[in-house]
Amino acid sequence: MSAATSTHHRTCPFCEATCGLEVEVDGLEVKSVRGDEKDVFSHGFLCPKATGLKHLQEDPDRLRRPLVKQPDGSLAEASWEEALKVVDASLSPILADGDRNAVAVYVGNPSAHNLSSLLYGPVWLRALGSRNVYSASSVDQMPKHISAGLMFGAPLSIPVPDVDRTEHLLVLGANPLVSNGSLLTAPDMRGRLHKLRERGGKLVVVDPRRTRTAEAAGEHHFIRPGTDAHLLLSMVHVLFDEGLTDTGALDGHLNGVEEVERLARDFPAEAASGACGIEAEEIRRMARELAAAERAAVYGRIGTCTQEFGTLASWLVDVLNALTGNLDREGGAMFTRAAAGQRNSAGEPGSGRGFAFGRWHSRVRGLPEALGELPVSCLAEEIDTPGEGQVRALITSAGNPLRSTPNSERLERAVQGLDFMLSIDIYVNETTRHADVILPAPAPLEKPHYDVALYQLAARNVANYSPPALPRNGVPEEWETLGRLTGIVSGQGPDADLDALDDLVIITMLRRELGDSHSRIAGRAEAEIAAELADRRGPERILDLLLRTGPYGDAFGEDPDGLTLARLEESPHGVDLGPLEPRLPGALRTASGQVELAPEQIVVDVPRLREALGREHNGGMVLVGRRQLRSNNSWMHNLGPLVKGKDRCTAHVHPSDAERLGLTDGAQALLRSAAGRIEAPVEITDAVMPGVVSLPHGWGHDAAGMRMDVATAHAGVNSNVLADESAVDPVSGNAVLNGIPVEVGPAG
Ligand SMILES: Nc1nc2c(c(=O)[nH]1)N[C@H]1C(S)=C(S)[C@@H](COP(=O)(O)OP(=O)(O)OC[C@H]3O[C@@H](n4cnc5c(=O)[nH]c(N)nc54)[C@H](O)[C@@H]3O)O[C@H]1N2
Ligand SMILES: Nc1nc2c(c(=O)[nH]1)N[C@H]1C(S)=C(S)[C@@H](COP(=O)(O)OP(=O)(O)OC[C@H]3O[C@@H](n4cnc5c(=O)[nH]c(N)nc54)[C@H](O)[C@@H]3O)O[C@H]1N2
Ligand code: SF4
Ligand SMILES: [Mo]
Repeated sequence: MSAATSTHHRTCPFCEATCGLEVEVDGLEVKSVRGDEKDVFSHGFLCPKATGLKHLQEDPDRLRRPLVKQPDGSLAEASWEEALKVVDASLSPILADGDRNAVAVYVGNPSAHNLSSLLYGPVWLRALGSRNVYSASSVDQMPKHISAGLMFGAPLSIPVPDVDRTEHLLVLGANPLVSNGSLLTAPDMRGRLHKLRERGGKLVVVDPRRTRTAEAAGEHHFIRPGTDAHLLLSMVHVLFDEGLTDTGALDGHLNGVEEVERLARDFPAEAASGACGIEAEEIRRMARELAAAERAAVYGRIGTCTQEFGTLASWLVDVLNALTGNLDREGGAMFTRAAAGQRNSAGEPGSGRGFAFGRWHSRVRGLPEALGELPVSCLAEEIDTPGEGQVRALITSAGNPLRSTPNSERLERAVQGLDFMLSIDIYVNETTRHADVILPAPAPLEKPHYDVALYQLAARNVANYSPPALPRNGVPEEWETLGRLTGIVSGQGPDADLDALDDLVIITMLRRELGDSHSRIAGRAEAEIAAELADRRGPERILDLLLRTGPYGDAFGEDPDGLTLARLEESPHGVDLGPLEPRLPGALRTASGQVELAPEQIVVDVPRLREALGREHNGGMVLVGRRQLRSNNSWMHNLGPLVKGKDRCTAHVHPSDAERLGLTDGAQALLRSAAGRIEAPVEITDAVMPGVVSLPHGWGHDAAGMRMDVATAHAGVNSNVLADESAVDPVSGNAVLNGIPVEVGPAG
């Protein structure tokens, strides 16, 4: 080892699994990335994406300097001062016209893994004050936020399956062996599910594809896309019909049981079977086995959210958990108790203001707000529909909506009509190539990391902080860039005093904490606590406050053994805070102080589900997606080792459909939907059910003006050309990305 060699223990920021990595660095060069055997949560596990940390660090296409659009349309490097001046000169007149909503923001997925954006994003968005805030959440988990918010009182109060102790796990529309888990933070799902089966437990997978997870399961059912709610409500029917409900420790804490029973009456197994394609007797058996299991959990993910009945399916997952007595019990579906920032452990335990959404609606289509944002399916029309309130400027932050959101072609046309576009990103990609200014962000190894959001959904209570491993080389931290934007949109210009802003942020948070009579530091002296925080700034200072006032925190001296950021700094492999424990009713924040099993805003959608029971299936094809192990949505295809090998952007078609439709393996197919048409190579496989074609999302890297040479050489096609922006789950406004009607035939 040379003198300059150092070893860094870091949490991987790429997906929700939060694996601990051991990164060896020599000078500025990353020598190796391995799993950290001593990590308290992942115990050495890692996936092939982890080495992306090294390749991303070295990627010559990764942006290190701001880019500004020139009169000839090209993007040229500029200094930070110059770039921010352009941002100010472009945004300020639009805001000065008086309509804050004229500036739209789209926040992408990597922000959920980013301390800067999690903690400073809200600050800058508040300063902007626009209702046109969009994010990847509405092409993802928004239905689950809504069902959890209404049932338990807070949108992040999402029960997670206690995978390490359950005896029976029913998985719908998730493929954790490939995705590594989502709304379920648990590194090494393969190992965890293997142990589940080893201890005699059962894994049942419901998916229109025979996925890797399905292959590792004891039982797999093909399901017609978009019909999970039919299946689940008929399982509820079976439970009531056969007297199998047993709400256990939840007795006395549940509202709406009778209403759910009444709603389920119209969904006998025979009726649901016609819709979802699973035999009635199988549905009954699935319900009976779920009820009979000692400890069981139902878990649904992307396939249950990004579909026509996304909110109903998300709701019914937890209705089943509750009715079988598995909600909040060991081995069931439980609420994590996170170390920092969790809404359901702040304030008065057991009840609260509840969850409100639909507080405003989108201008053109009237879709509901949720969590302060509008559904991204509306973004194109908000830009391209003239009239008062029209969007004139767009700011994207760690997002690639031109590949990840529905009807990308319309959105692409729309963004070209904007007065101004700014992107905070690390690449010139399909989206950011349209920006007038691109501001780069540091690479993952150059920034601190703590998963404030994902640790709230972990299958075990853990905390792990990673300091930066490499210097930033002149690229500001993202919170500083967001601070600059805050200055600009609040009229102070790009040179506003960042430290003053930062001080204001922390003091505001501290005062709120001190003023909360349920806080562990209620009534303490502000100066005393501020002094303890004084050595830090930015997100680390906020994190320290959150950790210390959190459920395991030192409460600034009250519990000297409690958590602080300093203690996490001394624990490079993380701190294990124990297995999940029952948290009800204390974790509830509903107004009633009860679990709301039949929230009005969800129940109103059941008639639509009933109508769909009788829908004709006339042999048409529907499109679903699929994730791939060496991929991460749209943005890791510029890293050579992750794209090498044969073309992965293929259309999976069942042999019977291939024959019927005249498709041959390896030849191009033409896929047409209401929104658009694309061509993709056919891969014939019986891993997909008849009537379903599967194409991964996040490809199509051959757009002009991109600067991602490796990705462009493995371009693939963009499946979201086919997703119809007018098809949404009406309760949440979430996009329908699975179960899209398509016509498929040979190309040419
Ligand atoms: N058809 C279909 N569409 C889908 C899905 C699907 O299953 N099917 N899945 C949906 C889901 S679940 C999601 S989450 C979305 C994702 O949608 P997006 O978040 O819009 O897309 P990503 O591909 O994650 O793009 C991430 C962007 O962030 C940039 N980036 C990476 N790291 C950083 C960083 O540290 N800082 C900054 N500032 N930028 C960074 C990348 O260059 C890229 O531009 O896609 C959705 N779209
Ligand atoms: N390797 C890798 N890991 C990732 C990502 C990635 O792109 N690559 N993306 C990350 C992100 S942003 C997210 S949100 C998570 C998502 O995590 P998961 O939800 O586990 O991811 P998917 O693999 O998309 O699994 C969705 C499954 O739903 C199935 N499906 C489609 N329609 C239906 C339906 O109507 N009903 C049912 N029951 N199933 C259906 C699909 O066939 C697919 O197998 O993964 C994260 N992890
Ligand atoms: S599973 Fe996720 S967190 Fe773990 S190494 Fe892979 S990308 Fe990183
Ligand atoms: Mo996602």
